[in-house]
Amino acid sequence: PERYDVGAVENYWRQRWDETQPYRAPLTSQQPKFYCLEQFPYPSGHLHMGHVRVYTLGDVIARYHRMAGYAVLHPMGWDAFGMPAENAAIKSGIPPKVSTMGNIDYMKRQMQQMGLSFDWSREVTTCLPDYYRFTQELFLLFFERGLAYQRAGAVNWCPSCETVLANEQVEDGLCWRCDSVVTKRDLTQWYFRITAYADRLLEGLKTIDWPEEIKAQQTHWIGRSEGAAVEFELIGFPDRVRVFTTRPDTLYGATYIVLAPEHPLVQKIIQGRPEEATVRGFVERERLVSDMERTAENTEKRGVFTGVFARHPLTGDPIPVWVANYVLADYGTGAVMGVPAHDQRDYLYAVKYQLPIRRVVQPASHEEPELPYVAPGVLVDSGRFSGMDSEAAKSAIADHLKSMGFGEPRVSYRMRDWLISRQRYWGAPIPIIHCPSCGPVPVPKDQLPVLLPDNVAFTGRGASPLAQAEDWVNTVCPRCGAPARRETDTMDTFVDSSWYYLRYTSPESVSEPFNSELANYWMPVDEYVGGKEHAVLHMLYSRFFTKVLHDAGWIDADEPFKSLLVQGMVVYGGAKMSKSKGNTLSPETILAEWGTDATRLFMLFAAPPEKDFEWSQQGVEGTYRFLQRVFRLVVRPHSSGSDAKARESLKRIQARTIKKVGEDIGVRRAFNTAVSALMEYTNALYQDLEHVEADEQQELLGTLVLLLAPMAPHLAEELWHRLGHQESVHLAAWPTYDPAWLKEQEVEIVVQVNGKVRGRLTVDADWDENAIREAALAHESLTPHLEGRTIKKVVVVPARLVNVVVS
Ligand code: ANZ
Ligand code: ZN
Repeated sequence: PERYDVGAVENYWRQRWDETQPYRAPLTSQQPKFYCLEQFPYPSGHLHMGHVRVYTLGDVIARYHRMAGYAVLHPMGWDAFGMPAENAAIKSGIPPKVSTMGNIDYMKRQMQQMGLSFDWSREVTTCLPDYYRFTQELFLLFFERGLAYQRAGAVNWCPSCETVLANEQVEDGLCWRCDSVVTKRDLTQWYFRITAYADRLLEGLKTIDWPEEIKAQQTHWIGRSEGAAVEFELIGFPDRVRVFTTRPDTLYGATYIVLAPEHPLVQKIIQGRPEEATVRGFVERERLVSDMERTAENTEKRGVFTGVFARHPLTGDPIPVWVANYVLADYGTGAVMGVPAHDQRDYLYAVKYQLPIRRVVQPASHEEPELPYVAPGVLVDSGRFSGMDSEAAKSAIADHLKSMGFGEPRVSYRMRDWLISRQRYWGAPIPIIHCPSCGPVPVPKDQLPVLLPDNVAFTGRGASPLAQAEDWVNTVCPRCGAPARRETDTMDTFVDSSWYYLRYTSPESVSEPFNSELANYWMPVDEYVGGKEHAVLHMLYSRFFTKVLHDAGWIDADEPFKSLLVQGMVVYGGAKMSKSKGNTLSPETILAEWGTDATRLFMLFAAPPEKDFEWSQQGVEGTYRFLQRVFRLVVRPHSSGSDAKARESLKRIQARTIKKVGEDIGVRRAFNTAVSALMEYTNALYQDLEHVEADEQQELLGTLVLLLAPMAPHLAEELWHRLGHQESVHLAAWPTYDPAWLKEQEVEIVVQVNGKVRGRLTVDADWDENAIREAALAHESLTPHLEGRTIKKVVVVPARLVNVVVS
């Protein structure tokens, strides 16, 4: 028999597809649309098996929807700015643009080897001026809307990457890229005001179909807390200290105030005091400790007394003002009221420094609680609020403070504004000109893009290469014409990737970042496939961008990604594959050895998308053999027959398989069970095909090929043509079935009462327990045996019997 020559056939069809471009998305269409997107890669040089997995998943979804009658947009591009190319330039002298474009070339060929159904006519490359001019234009939109601003302050700094980091890029106190411990530096930086969207970013989560885990991570990151701002007068100063608390009900238990070491009032109130030197020394030391370390549970609470007292707004008592490590400068107001009786950290601190502990909440049972008592309860020793339930007291006290002018209800967020500037070369230059008299002036739109200069030196030390490019830096103010300097910071690459999905909808637009009409046709993305590692970063930033563009009237959608499929890792021998572990599998070798289809099919078959997938030689051999088996089945000559039973059994499994594979791919994204179903169907065809008529054989085999097409696109195309079709299988319609074939045969069920057979019942074989129970209880043969009895239990053995136990 003819063997399936995988290499030759796969190559042949890839070339044909390149010529015929069956995957071009229509401009707009009468059909329903489906936008299928996988996270675009950073062009590091090579695809790895994780890429092969994510692009396979997306490709199956895209191909299925195309066949199911949707107008499909399935684009690909390159997240091409970023530090690795610049670091390589420092080492090797090769300009980032040259190495990046070389990498893109190579990786694109790898993708083409995978036979992915991308519409390459929409390719987007973020480091090219035709893209980044619009990243710059979007920056200006944010600037105009008051959502981009510059401010000085302590920022996260990675000493090894020598760059600032956004809060989202610090994971457990470490740099997300290189795992170095992150420190702080005082720098002037550009920010996007994402905090202005905090509530809407939370609200929007309710409207999208994402894994709960990812939504929970975003919710936690945004970290909304309801509480109150409370003001304390500083005795001897005109200023007040504002604290943020989630427990205004405990206000009568506040026995001291703590300022963060960086709090601006610290320097002011210690001036000329005996405590000045001690406090200064403390502040200098603590400032160097990362936030993560300062707030870790097992970090010792340390602090110093400032010598200054504040006045309690309700009792009028003076309480001491301290500076301590456990209060962070950029959360809430950077100051807290210490309530040792009801807060764990305050309790430890008060015990250590012998500060008074006043209990003001007790359990409703009036039992003496162990301190700190952090649960809700009833207020005591709290003036006119005593006796009140602590939950009710929260708003009662906050409202009372407001009426007295000493505070108000307040919401606080953990999320900070997004730090977007980088002192690096390989990014989109921030389109601002600093003029000595006009201040920061936006570069006029008709002067965009602000191009990256080519002739710069990559020395690796000190300032960004842009800051040293004097010709480039020196310019004139667009407003007044005076000599002025360009902003030398570039934007973080996460800005580039926050809007690329919009660019795909009209990649050729030269007058605007994207065409609103086309974006409105395609958006939102119907399925977004990617990794967990971007759960907060990219996924949050993109949502923010979409909301801003929605508010600016550029798009109707206000969430970018309707549904999210998060794929697990690719592991090999139990470990995540990585270069440093020496356990990498190269896609080149694997695809050359097994072919694209067998590799894809194995990845789909071995695990559901969200689970980790373990590569194994045996596994891929299995799917390879299965594809050979399918090939032989379709191409070999068949004798025929007209056995009614065989025909019926094949028609049944055909209908079941069409339904199952369609739902598994199209709805449940359970590709592994779809493959199993195809294997069963193949077995059934091997068994019974020769017992049915020739034209029915063609139809049954055609179904197998169509169902296989999204997952094994090359083999399916080959077999589709062998079955006599001229058009591509990928443009063929997804098969339909007659639901009558789904009805299982009927079976007879024995109905018993207390173990004695009392009747027989005919039901469909696929009825579930409930349906059978109801039908049995209603059956007339039972009526005389149930009258006047109490039913204790009904035992159902599906397809066999029902036993009603009565007393
Ligand atoms: C008094 C109090 C009494 C508090 C009590 C808690 C329990 P979340 O839920 O995370 O928002 N806090 C406020 N600002 C802080 C800062 N910059 N650094 C460290 N801690 C800060 O926590 C809010 C609570 O954390 C606030 O409520 C405050 O302590 C503390 F029985 O105020 B609480
Ligand atoms: Zn000027």
